[in-house]
Amino acid sequence: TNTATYKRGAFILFEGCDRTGKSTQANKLFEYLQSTGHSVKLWKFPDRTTPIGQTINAYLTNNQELDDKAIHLLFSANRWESLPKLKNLLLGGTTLIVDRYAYSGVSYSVAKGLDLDWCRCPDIGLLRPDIIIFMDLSIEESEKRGGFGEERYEKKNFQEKVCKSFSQLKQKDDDDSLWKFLDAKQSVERLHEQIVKISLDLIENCSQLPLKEDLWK
Ligand code: NYM
Ligand code: MG
Repeated sequence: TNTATYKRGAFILFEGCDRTGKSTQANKLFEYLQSTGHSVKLWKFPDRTTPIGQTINAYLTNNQELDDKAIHLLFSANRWESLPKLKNLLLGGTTLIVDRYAYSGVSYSVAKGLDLDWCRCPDIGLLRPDIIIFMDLSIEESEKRGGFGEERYEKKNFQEKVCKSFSQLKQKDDDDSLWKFLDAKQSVERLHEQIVKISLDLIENCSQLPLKEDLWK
């Protein structure tokens, strides 16, 4: 076969609580990879541009109320609806930098009191990321960063619960090696350097591997 020439893109995921620097680092990595000639795309969840995403946006901006389980399923549906597009990009050799995914989905809902195993169900079988870059920051530090915003969930005591759910989820994850915890208290530049190194290694190492459509299976 011809597998030696086949190169897929890497699925690089950023996760963490609010105000931990995920979007900053995802953007910087995107700019770096693009400027060095890589085929790369930045993707953010929730994707607020679709009809499902618009409902999620109305919920997050407190313009609409929804049952906790209903909104959980909408966040998951928002990932499923983008799956064909993301899959094609990866198979076509484009590296994806994704800002939040099913791990946020589970952690925010578990923080509300929903059952962790129930929360994982709707995302089972989605694409599995090749790495989870977890931006690890205490709530005290994230609060110092100009405070939380106006959206639902952006409150100190809720964020504390989200942090706890993230670590619960990691402990229960069958693929513990995917998680790369970074000390998000470091400077933007130091973090960026580490993330670039990790990402370049990953892009090289996973280019010959098949896509993994087996999240939490
Ligand atoms: N969020 C995000 C969830 O509750 N479930 C999910 O599945 C995802 C992807 O949306 N506070 C929450 C976490 C955030 C909020 O995301 C909006 P961002 O990255 O802050 O714009
Ligand atoms: Mg936010």
